[in-house]
Amino acid sequence: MSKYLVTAALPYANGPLHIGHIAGCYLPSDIFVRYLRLMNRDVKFICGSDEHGVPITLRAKKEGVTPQEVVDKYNAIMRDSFKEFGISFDIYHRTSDKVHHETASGFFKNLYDKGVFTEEVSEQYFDEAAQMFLADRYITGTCPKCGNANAYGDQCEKCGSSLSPRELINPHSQLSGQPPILKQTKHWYLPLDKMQEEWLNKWILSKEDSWKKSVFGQCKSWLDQGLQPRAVTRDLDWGVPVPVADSQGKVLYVWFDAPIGYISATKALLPNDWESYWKNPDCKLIHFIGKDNIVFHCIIFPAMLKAHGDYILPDNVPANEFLNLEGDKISTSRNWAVWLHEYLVDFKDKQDVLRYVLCATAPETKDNDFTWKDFQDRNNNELVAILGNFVNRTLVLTGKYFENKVPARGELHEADKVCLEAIATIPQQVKESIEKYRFREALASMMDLARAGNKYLADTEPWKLAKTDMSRVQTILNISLEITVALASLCEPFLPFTAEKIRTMMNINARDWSEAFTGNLLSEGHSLGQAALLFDKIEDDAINAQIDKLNATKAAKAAEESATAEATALKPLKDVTTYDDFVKMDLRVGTILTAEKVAKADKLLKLTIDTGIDQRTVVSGIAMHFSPEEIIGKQVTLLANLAPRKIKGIESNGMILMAEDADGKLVFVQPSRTTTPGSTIA
Ligand code: B3M
Ligand code: ZN
Repeated sequence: MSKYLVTAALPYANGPLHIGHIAGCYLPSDIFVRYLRLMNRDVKFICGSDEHGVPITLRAKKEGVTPQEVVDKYNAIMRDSFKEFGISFDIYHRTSDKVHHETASGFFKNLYDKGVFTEEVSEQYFDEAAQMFLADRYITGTCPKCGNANAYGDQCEKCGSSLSPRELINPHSQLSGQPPILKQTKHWYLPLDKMQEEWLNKWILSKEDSWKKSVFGQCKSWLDQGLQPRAVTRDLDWGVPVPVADSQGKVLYVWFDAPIGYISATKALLPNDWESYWKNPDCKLIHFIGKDNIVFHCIIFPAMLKAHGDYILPDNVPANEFLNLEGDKISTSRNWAVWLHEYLVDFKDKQDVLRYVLCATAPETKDNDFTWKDFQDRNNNELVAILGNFVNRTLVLTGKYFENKVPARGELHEADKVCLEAIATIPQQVKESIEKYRFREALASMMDLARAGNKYLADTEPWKLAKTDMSRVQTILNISLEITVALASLCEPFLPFTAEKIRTMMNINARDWSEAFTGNLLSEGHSLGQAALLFDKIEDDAINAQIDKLNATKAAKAAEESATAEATALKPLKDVTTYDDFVKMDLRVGTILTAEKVAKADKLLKLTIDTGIDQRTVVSGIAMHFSPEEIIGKQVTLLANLAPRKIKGIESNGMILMAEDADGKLVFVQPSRTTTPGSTIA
């Protein structure tokens, strides 16, 4: 029987987890793995944190700590949240671990020794002050497409264009603030162009029927554009050092080392047996990821594995689309997210509610939207009203009429047979949907069984029959209890905490799914445990508090944006000037002796200025900002050797200097205390 190796994308350890991560890959992979385990299949569920790459070093810089401190912090937060949320990894590893460094380094060396890589020297931006080559994210400048002054070397977040650092106008280093220079550097490339011809085209095409349309489509379009050799090393001081001579200051590109993280994690889990998964043609490798990671898992990592030679390639890569939040893209940097660790505090013991909602609205085929109102509705109208209500009524009635013991089953009516049929067929549908990675559909089928149970109770009304026909009530509750047993098992992949609760209430053990589901699992007289509510209603208060939190984020962001918009409204720096040009200007302190409006010119004031050397006339465009009376006696800075000009028929001899802010407000440039007119300024 085949084995399974299921991986979930290694999240960057540069921030906590949000619902987009969960809906995108961790919940679907967990459902799938729990299903495989229930089916008694041999599966290993692999994950860990991705602790290299520029996002980590940038975060470290922002927080003023070392990259290791950043990854230690977020690795712990993520590991705890996953655990509490019931994501059942067999191992949660980390790429800063020694096992990983050795594995990634050995992998590179293997390919290097085989002559797989090509070497190329190219010119890259270098920060002379920091003595460092600059990764794309370390360079900012003006976007050539939209003019945003804060675009990154790989992307403009304002207009969404993907860029290369050389396209930026006026580039500067995030490290020193200086414009970078171009410097030559050597890197190793994976020749994807060659591999495309040799086998990648054919291999991807063979996946047309088994992979999701969106995943296959993205791969196909990459291939159609023609693959290019891809650099697998970087000039950076954080990562796995390149293990060949003459590679000082170079590390493996994070997207080269991160997927190898799946291998290292398996090694850490099974030091003696990892190869029976990774190097076993009878093992299915399945990568759960978000859609932004498709090219790395469907093209680049398979190319690496194939070049190594003895590894299996992915069987499937069921990538999801994106989850939005209240109509807006989820964003860590904009703090537009529902953070998992916060949810776990705000909604204590309600892991399954979020699991349910994120599965029911999973972005499996298109982007989808999470709203708090929908969260509340699904809890109240589905979990409470359908699943919880059915299980609770069944247990309460059994307690009331039969002292918490399973009653005997009598002659079967049509309605009973319909239920027994549903117990047998619905699990089949759930299994089929899960095998096809259609988890929403699987969850809906599971809920159909609870719906069928509710309808059964509503139609047969055992609480009324209790007055007239107790043997009929016995049969109805016997069958309702069988439905409950089936539900306990069937909800396990999706709602593991609920499954456990129902088992305790029913006083039963977990069962595996490899045997057929039947309605004959309970023996007559079996004692049940205590009934308790599975779910409770979520009130408006709790939901409004969450919405308020998001609104506060939005308001804070808007304020910040208008502040930066103001800051960026300042005029850009002028071209460089020379000292020689500067000293040609005769700048001096003057005192305004008289001021009067100029006829037929709203903006102009005619001033007499005492320059220490003479008293002269200067015409100045400040009438909209100052009245003549308020400026008489003020000291100003005067450009005294400006060639005379005639303005409105008056000869102006010089110019007074003003400071103008982003809003266009003017103030005088003055000495900090009164000084002798004619004092020079240099
Ligand atoms: N850390 C990107 C991400 O979190 C990256 C995934 C690695 S999977 C090998 O989206
Ligand atoms: Zn732009």
